[in-house]
Amino acid sequence: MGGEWGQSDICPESAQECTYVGQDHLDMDLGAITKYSALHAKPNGLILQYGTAGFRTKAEHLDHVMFRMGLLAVLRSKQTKSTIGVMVTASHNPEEDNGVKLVDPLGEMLAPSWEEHATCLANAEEQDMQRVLIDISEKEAVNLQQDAFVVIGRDTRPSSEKLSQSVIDGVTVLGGQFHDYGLLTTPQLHYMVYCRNTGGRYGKATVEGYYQKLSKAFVELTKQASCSGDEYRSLKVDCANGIGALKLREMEHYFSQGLSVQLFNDGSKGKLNHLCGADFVKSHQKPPQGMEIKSNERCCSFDGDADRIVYYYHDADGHFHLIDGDKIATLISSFLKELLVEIGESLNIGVVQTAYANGSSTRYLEEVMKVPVYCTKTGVKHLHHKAQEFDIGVYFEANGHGTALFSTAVEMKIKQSAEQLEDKKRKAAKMLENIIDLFNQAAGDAISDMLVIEAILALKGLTVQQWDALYTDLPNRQLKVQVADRRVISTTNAERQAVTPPGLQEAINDLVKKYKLSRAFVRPSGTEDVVRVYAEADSQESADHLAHEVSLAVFQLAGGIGERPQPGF
Ligand code: 16G
Ligand code: MG
Repeated sequence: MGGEWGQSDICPESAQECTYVGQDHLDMDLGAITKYSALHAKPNGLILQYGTAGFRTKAEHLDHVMFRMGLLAVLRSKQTKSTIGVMVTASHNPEEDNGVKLVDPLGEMLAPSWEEHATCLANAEEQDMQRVLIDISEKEAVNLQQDAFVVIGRDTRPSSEKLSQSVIDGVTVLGGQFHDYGLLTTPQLHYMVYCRNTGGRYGKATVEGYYQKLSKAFVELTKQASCSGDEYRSLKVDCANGIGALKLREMEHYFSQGLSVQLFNDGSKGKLNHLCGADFVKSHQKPPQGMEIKSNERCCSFDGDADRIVYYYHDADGHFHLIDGDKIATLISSFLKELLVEIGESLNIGVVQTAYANGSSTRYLEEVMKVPVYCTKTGVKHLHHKAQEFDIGVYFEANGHGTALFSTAVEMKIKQSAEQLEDKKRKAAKMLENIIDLFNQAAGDAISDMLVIEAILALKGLTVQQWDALYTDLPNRQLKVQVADRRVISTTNAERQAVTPPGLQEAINDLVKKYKLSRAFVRPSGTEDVVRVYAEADSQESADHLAHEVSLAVFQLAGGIGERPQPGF
C-alpha cells in the first residue's frame, strides 16, 4: 500500500465497499455529465480515500477527483439547502502534492456518511460514475430541483488553479451556482461558508469582511494593554512559503496599530513547506530556514494553508524552545477562565486534547488551572465536535491546529454583560466579547490564533519566556514503524490503548512500568502507511528508550516489515 499514489491510498477495499444500485434519473443531465467527466477522466486502477483531511496525493492524479468533488458539493448543497465549500489544498505536504476537502454548512468538516460517498464517487470507474452519483442522491434523499451554491478556495500551489477549475466544471455541469474566491487560507474558506449560512450574523462573507472583523476585535483588545513597546508589539512570522504570507500581507495594515509582523518564507524565493512551516518546526524541533532569530525574540510558523501555528524562541544560551498547541491551549484557556472569574460568570469551560498532548500540559490544566480536560481521537473533526459540548470549548492538537468555540447562549450573555455590568466587570466582559470575535469558530486558523495569542500576551504583559515557563514539557519521542497492514492495530480510549493485535497493549504496559512519569501509545496513521509510536518519560533518554522498545513490540506483534527498528535517532 502507499507507494506511487501517495498518502490517500490507504483503503484499497473502499471501491468494492460501495453498494449503490441505481436507476436513471431525470433531473440530471446525464449526457453532459458523461461528456464532461470524460474530459476529467479517472486514471485506471487509481484508488483514493477521503481521509482525515480530505483527498491528498500527487497533484497530477487529482483532476478527476476535483471534478467529482464539484459534483458531490452540489448534491450536498441541495441536500442541506446550504452553501457548501470546496478547498483545494494539501496543507503541509510537499509542493507537488495537492488535495481537496469539502466544508459543511457551519464551516465544519464534511459529515462522515458523505466522506464515504466522496470515496465511492472518486473511485468509481468512468462507466459507473453516473450510477454512483444517482445512488448517492437517492440514498441521501437529495431533492434535485433544489438550488445549489458552492464556494471555492485554493492555496498557492502551482497546480491549484487548474484543479479548482475542474471543481468548477463539476459544479456547473450539475447546474450549481458557485463563487470562486481564488486564493484563500483554508480557515478563510471555512469562515466564508459559515458566514453565508448564518445570514451574515457571523460576519461578512468577503476577505475584507474577515480582515475587518478580526482586526477590529484585535485593535480593541490591544488598546487596553498597559504594556507597550516593541517587545510586545513585534513578531516574526514564518509563512511556509504559502498562502499565509499573501493573506497576512493583505491584512497587516488593518491591525498594524496593535502589532507589527515581519514575514519570512513569504513565497518570493523558497519552495512551499520546504524546510519551513509549522509542521517542519514541530516535527524537527528546530527553527525554519530563512529566518534570523535573535535571542528571546518571539517567532511563529504557519503551515502551508495557514490552519496551524506554533511559536518558538531562542534563549540567551542559544537553545531552541518550541511552544506548541498544548501551550497555546493553556494560555488561551487560562485567560478565558480569568475573564470569567472577573465577570462573575460560572460557565462550563472545557479543554479538548488528543493523546499527543504532553502529560505536563494535561496536569497543569487539571491541577493548577482546575479546567476539565477531555481527550479525543486524532483529527480536527473529533476535537471540534467534542468542544461543541461546552459553553466554552478550547481545542488544540499538539501540532498547533485548534481554536475556541463559544455557544450561542454564551455569546448573548457576554454581550449583555458588556452593556450592563458595572465598570470593572464590564471591561472584562467587553474583552471577552472581542476575544470571541477574534476567534475563527469555524476552524483552527493560524492568523486568528496568532492575533488571539498576541492580544493575550500584551494584555497580561507576558514575555514569550514567561509563557513558556507555565510548565515544562515532559521529554517525548515519536517514531514510525512499517507493518504489512496497519489495520491490524485497533485502538480504544481515544487511541490511548491498543485493542488488537492481542498482547500488544500488555507489552506496552510492561514497558511503560520501567520508566518514571512515563506513557506510551501506538496508532495507525490516518495519512501515511505507517504505525505511529509516541512515548514520554522523565528524561529524554528514557523517552527514547521507551519509544524504541514499543516500536520493537509493534514490529513483532503487528507484522513489521523491512528492517527491525534500530535504537538511536
Ligand atoms: C490530518 C489532520 C490533523 C491530524 C493529522 C494526523 C485535519 C484537518 N488534519 O492532517 O488534525 O493531526 O492528520 O495525521 O483533520 P496522522 O493520522 O498521520 O498521524
Ligand atoms: Mg494545514
